[in-house]
This record gives sequence, C-alpha cells and structure tokens, in this order.
Amino acid sequence: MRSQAVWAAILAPATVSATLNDLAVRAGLKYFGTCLSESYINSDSQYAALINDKTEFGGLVPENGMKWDATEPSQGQFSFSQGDITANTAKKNGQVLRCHTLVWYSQLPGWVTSGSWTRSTLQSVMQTHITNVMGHYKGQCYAWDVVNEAIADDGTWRTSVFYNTFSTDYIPLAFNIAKTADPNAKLYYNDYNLEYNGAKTDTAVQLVQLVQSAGAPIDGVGFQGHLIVGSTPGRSSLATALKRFTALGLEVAYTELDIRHSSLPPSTSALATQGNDFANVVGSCLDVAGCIGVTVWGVTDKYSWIPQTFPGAGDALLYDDNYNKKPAWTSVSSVLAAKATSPPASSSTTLTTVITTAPTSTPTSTTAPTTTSSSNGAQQTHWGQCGGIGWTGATQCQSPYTCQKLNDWYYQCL
Ligand code: 9MR
Repeated sequence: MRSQAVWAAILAPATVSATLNDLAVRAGLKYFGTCLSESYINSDSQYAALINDKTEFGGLVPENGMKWDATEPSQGQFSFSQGDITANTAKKNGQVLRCHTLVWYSQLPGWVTSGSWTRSTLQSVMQTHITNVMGHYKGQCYAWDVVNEAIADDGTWRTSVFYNTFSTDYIPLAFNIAKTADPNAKLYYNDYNLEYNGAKTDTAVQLVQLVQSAGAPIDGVGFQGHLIVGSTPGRSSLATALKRFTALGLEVAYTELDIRHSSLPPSTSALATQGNDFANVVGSCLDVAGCIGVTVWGVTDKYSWIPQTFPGAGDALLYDDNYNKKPAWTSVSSVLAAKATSPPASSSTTLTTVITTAPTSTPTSTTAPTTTSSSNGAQQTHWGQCGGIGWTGATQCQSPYTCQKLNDWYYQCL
C-alpha cells in the first residue's frame, strides 16, 4: 500500500497536462488519436497544427489514403503518395500509426468490383494487394484494419465481391496473408454499430471465432463509434460490448469515434448531451482492461464525412468549425483526467468507484477547495474540472451539477 505522500509525488499537478493524448496516456491508454484528412492537411494551418500536436493527438490514421482505390487504382499499379502523408506525419511526430484498410467492400476501384473472379484469381488479387500495401508500410503500423465492415446492419454477412466469391472464407484468408506481410502489426477487424450489442455484434463475435477456428491470426476489434447524440449507449453497456471481444483474447479500440447531432445547429442542451455521450464512450474504454485507445474520426466540425452521408446531421467532433473546444472536448478531457489523476485502484470501473477509492481520508466534498486564485464567477459545465491543487479556473458548477472531489488534484462538476 503506497502512502499518501508517495501518491502526492506520483500525481504531482505539474505533470498533469490538459491535452487529450497526454491525459489518455496517463490514464493508461496507448493513444488518443484522430484520422488525418489528406484534403486539408496542406491547406489549413490550424488543422495542421492540431494534427501535428502529439500531446493532443498521439495517434493518426489516414482518412482515405491507404484504401484500395488510393493504393492500387489499376491492377498491379501501386501508389502510396496519399497514404504516405499520414505515415510520414506520424513518423515525424512520434505518433502511433493505425493503418486503414485492406479488404473492404467500399472505395474499391472498378477493376475489382466489376471483375469476374474465381476463388483462385481473387485470392491472387488479395494476396498481391495486401502484400504490397502492408509491405510498403511494414514496421510502421501499430495496427492494420485487415477486414472492414464485413457485416450488414441486421447481422447478416454483407454481400461484396469478396463474400460473393468466397462466402466468409475471404476473412481468415485476409488475416493469414496480412500476418505474413507484416508479422508485427496488430491485425484488426473493424466495424460500426458494434456498440449497440445487438445482432451485428453477435455476428462480429462469430467472425472472430470463425477466424480463430480457422487457425488464422486476429489481434483486435475496432469499434468505429459512429454514434448519434442522445442514442449512444451508456458507459457500462458499452463496456459490456467491448468485453465480449476481450473475452476472446483480443484487444479492442474505438477507431472512428464521432457522435453526430441529428439536426443542426445543436442547442446548448444537445451539446451537453453530446458531451455526456463522448464521456460514456471514452469512459467505457477506460473501464475495459483490453481497450487500448480512442481515435476520433476528424478534428473539427468544419471537415467531416457526415453531412454528405446524413444530410442535415453533423457537428459530431470535439472542435467546432472555428477550432473552439466544444463541451464534448471538456467532457472527454475530464473523464481522462479523472482516471489519469486517480491512483490505479484495482477495479476503478466507474467514476463512482474512482471517487470512493481516492487516496485520501477526506470525504467527497461538494465545494471546491485549494485553488490558487478565484475565478470571476464563471461556472463550469457538466464534467468540467472545478478544483484541485493548482487549479485556477472556475470553481462553481452550472446547475444542477455540484463540484465533487475525485482526489486532491481533481474536482469535477458531476
Ligand atoms: O471519412 C471517409 C470519407 O472521406 C470517405 O468519403 C468515405 C468513403 O466511404 O469513407 C469515410 O470513412 C469511412 C471509414 O473509412 C470506414 N468507416 C466509415 C467511415 C465513414 O464513412
């Protein structure tokens, strides 16, 4: 049992940084990352500054640059110029690189979708594609999304040129080829709507078992996390879904997190709900031992795939159009900070547990103490920090929240 003095040294406020990746790493994750849009990195300096800030985004994944249509637009002709943008940025900054994606029904060039294939000819095409693309990035990718979105929303197998040719046999085949191409990359299955723990999640569990029983390697499952404000499952339900895969010996990660408003502009209360939803998603990752990181699918609401796919919906990210941090940014940073500044309790599975295991005999307080200067009457939003050693910001919470002590260094509006 460590003494309180030892905890004080370990948790010294000077080392608490208010940037997302720094907090995530202190909270035990490998990274907090984002996708990099190849379209904006060279034309928007504010965008580039955030992408290059490893303390904020410690992981990168190319939004489009490593997909089949970008890397092998014509059969046997490979191009890595788009994918290299993200790979080189991550290398320069020391960020964790996720690589996305090898076998997917979408963003396939016409020569793949409209070819007439036998198992043997399509296997050769997959072999050539995976071997060349993974070979080019060999040693650089922490993880590869080997197979993406193989399951339809109702839990049946998604039809595609791959499924139509092989049934499900293309899935273990892809993982086997990938293992040979880059033995050190973590090999992931990646999909959306696994968060709801319904029929699609059931089939994803079957997919993992199918790969494992074929004797093929699989290391992780990516929960994309394309969610909707107000319909996002709660923290413990999300953790339950993640644990179905860690129980199979895999790691999990949120790989494309965004939580969209169904109508725009969002009201103040919708922004607060979005913050709660983000907090639940990130919190669920913190609650599951095998959840290794969170990647958001974009930096700013200015640039997102959502309005094109879901007209009228959007504003799903942590920074607004003008690069202001949204309430969701505050909630994410607060959930990370609560874990980062708490002692590694044996089972800090919920915020409540964190509170009850704080390393101090002082009872949970509802008034913020120990600030070095007072704030000018400003009030924190739900999840915001409201006190702690060294804290100089607001110490009052917006109604109905109260400022509660998580530990000597961190008080939060709950
Ligand atoms: O964000 C990507 C967008 O720019 C592309 O036009 C789109 C094409 O399908 O793909 C988007 O990213 C997808 C990701 O690669 C896989 N999961 C769903 C993402 C959102 O559609």
